[in-house]
Amino acid sequence: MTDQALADLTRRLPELRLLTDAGDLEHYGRDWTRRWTPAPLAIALPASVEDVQGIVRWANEYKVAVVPSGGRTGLSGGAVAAHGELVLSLERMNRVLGFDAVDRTLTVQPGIALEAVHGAAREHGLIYPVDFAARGSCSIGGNIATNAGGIRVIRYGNTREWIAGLKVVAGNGELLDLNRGLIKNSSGYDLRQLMIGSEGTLGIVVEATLRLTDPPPPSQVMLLALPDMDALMQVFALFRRKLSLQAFEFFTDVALKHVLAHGAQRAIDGEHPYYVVTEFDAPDERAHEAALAAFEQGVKQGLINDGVMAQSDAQAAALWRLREGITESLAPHKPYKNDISVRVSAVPAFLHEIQALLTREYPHIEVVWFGHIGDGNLHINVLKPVSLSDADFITQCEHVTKLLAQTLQGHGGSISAEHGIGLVKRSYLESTRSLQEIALMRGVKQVFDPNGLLNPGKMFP
Ligand code: 2HG
Ligand code: ZN
Repeated sequence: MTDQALADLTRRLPELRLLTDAGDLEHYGRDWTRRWTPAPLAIALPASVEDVQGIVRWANEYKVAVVPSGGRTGLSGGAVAAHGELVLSLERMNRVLGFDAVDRTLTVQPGIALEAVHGAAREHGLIYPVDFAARGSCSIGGNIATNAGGIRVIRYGNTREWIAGLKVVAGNGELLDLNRGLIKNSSGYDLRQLMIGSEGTLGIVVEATLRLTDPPPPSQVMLLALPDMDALMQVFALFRRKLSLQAFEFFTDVALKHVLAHGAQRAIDGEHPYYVVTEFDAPDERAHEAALAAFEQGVKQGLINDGVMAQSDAQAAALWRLREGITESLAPHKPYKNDISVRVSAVPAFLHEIQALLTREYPHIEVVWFGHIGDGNLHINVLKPVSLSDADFITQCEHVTKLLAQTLQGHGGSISAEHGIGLVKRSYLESTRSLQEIALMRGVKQVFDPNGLLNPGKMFP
């Protein structure tokens, strides 16, 4: 039956590329989470919107589940195909379709890499401001599917803010043209926003119109070493008051150890428990002096131990590498990832509770903290000890994540700040969303995807 179904698919869509080799099934069947064994039915690589529609219609006839697939850099298992699904990879649909100087929008296909979007915007003297470390490998379609955040959210917000229009193939194969680039559109439900962050469960993005903006003024990058956790939010408040921040990211000495072992260059001597990489507008001498004054005030108040200001672009990149290299440096340790958020005002109390919880639950396990602290978003990576089997490690981490989810609930936080729910966090959705909300979400899913074929098993408990 499956051979016959696939033969019918290629007969219907002669332009479609279909892969069934074991190596391809493995490559396209997983994302950056390495927990599941990939086992897709086949990989479909369409080159047109019509072919995406054709695949979805075919899937409805043959009742085959479809996993939409971008750069597969996700950390929540949202693009994993482990149960005979058809992977619908959008990598061939990776072109810029147009730029509009008046609207200041860039229209792209979903498979284009974030970095290529940055480049295309720069060619027109503008920027697409959403940015994070996976920029070279992730795709804009995946960014939209997870409402990706990253390192400039503090200034520019999440992906959601930058999507002026979306073309989406819904679960029945129909093409929806949502918002059409309008800035103002008060004509009922905003289905475009519903699609953003829906993790491929409601529709497949086949075209996106992105808003662009002016480049920021020249900036400066600073690395700070802090004496304790309490200093973190105090330095954030101080710097936010005195400077125009573009980014404010933190990591711990444990994260630093890994990133240095992975080839990054030490920038501050001595041992310090917490570090911050911050970038701020520095168009003139006055801004520069304001930064030094903020730094000195922090030192005087005992909030900052030490710091360096980048003196060149190369030095700025080296400082950023200390933060952006963390994920890659942890990968060999099979980290269990948590990506959580609370309101910024709740961060100090929350940090204390979490620290007590993690120290109690993981006395002999290395836990690495870093993230977008200015957005209330923390990445907690738990590293697998060699002595523990994969299965025992996951069991232990899931137990602790349950406790973490309870703590989060107490602070009104979220179990997924920017990575999505996918497979990894679906059993914790109820800590973040009420049962009523989840019932409504299921209702929405039913409307857009009546046969439940788009990324089934993802997001919902
Ligand atoms: C980052 O902020 C990414 O670097 C990845 O969101 C976080 O690896 C992680 O846990
Ligand atoms: Zn992040």
